[in-house]
Amino acid sequence: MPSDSRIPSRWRERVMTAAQAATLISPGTTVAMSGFTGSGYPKQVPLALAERIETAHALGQRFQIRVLTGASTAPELDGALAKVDGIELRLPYQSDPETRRRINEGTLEYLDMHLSHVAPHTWSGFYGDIDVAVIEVAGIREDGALIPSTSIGNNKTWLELADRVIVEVNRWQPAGLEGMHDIYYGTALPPQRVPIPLVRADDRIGEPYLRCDPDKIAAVVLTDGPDRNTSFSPIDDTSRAIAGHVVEFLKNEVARGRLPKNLLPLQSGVGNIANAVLAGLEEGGFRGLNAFTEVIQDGMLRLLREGVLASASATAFSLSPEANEAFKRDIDFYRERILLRPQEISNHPELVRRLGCIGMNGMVEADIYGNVNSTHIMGSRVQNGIGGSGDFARNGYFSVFLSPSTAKNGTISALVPMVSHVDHTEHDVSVIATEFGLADLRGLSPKQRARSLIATCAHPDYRDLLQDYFERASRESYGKHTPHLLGEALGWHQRWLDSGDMRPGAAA
Ligand code: 0RQ
Repeated sequence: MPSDSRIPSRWRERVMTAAQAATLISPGTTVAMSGFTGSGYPKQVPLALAERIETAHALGQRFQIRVLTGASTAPELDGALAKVDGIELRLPYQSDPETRRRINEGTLEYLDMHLSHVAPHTWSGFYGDIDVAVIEVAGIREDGALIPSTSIGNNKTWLELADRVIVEVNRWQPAGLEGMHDIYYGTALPPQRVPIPLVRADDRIGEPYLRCDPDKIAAVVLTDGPDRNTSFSPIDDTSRAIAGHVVEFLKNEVARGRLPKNLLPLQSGVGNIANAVLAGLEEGGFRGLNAFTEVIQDGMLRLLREGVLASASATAFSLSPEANEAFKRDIDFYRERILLRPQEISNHPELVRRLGCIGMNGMVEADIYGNVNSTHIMGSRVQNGIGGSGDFARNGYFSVFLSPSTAKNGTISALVPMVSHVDHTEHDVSVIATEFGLADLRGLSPKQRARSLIATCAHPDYRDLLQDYFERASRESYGKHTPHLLGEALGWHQRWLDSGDMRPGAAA
């Protein structure tokens, strides 16, 4: 029996191996797991379950489960289960290459949805019963309350709704995480809903522990493994140029009196461009900002240390190994300034609207009228998912979408006549920026938006082609409000599929 201070004696009799715990999961069940952007996901039970599934399949037995999480996890969870064909249905956000491959070959059902919807929709019963929850924590207390680890995601909901709970206590997670979390227990379904009492981005409205009915805890598994923790590549020139346009735009908004000096609470997506924007805020001289976002990545830790950010509220970390070490070293400093909340709160439309968040996210493509595709390459191949981008784009003070002007070595334009899949409609998109410039679409009609986007954001290789499409559509379109030539609107995508280049006659 392992002895560890993170597992009080009361719980030691429920300690077992990951392989033993995995036997509690049966074929055809719905399993809700912790994990958000590669942090706080269970590290061993999913691997043991994948082995079990592989063995069953070798014996000709069908064994698949439905997997619900907070957001993306890691190869030890999504990757391992997808590889053995163990997932029947997956929701909400994923970014795992093996899972993505299965989804796009059509053998894994994937439900992509707004992150704020997951908890209330599960409570409403839209996804059926939750049979088992597998939750990573940093520790368990005598009364069964759980000390969360590096993400909260939907853990509160999973623990409340699951019939049985498997707890992974991960010794790798710093004990100093205790006290950083804020779990709000006042949400309800309509007609019982009441306002959420949060008026500032850094308000604490809940409690530091996840409640858990002790009778539900069927297994406690001790683990000792790192989060996914991938390193960021250095900021490249394109990201730096995009970030430069965004920072200039924000400064201008302050100068015009449309934003306070310390802006409004920031939501920032993950990845190279988001990191570059954060770095740009520091260089731009901003101080005392607040983040109300989903994910805290390296850039935000740095901003907190430098005083550029006064506080950051999120539901998860997503740190490189280097940033994680720095975080652990200064965890007392960060605990004063960071709050992790359930994702139904971090992404809550009521709160995002009340606080007036500035939502900044990457995109796959935008069209000349400002509709944005964040998820589907060529309209059909899902990349990751909408994540929280829609929660913030629709409800924030304004939304900013960012992308290099081209993809795949210039063979694809990120600005197209018509998006091949819509995640954010023209009504939810305020600003678009590429390395060539930034288009402020607020207050513009569709045709005005098209002129602005083509002039500022398009890559020079595609500008004349877009202008030509827009002019012909403006002459020949059935209606002249949002001019389109329907037979041609998605022709650029088809050309790329046929020839490997969106530019006519450009294919090698
Ligand atoms: O493909 O990996 O095969 O090279 O898409 O693109 O340029 O590496 O950029 O990692 O920032 O991802 C929109 C996907 C951008 C991301 C998206 C191809 C490109 C590459 C990745 P390869 P990049 P990023 C907070 C908010 C939705 C969720 C969200 C995303 C791959 O930002 O998932 O915002 N957003 N969440 O080549 C064809 C195009 C393309 C294209 C890019 N126009 N056509 N391929 N690619 N543009 C976090 C959470 O909510 C959890």
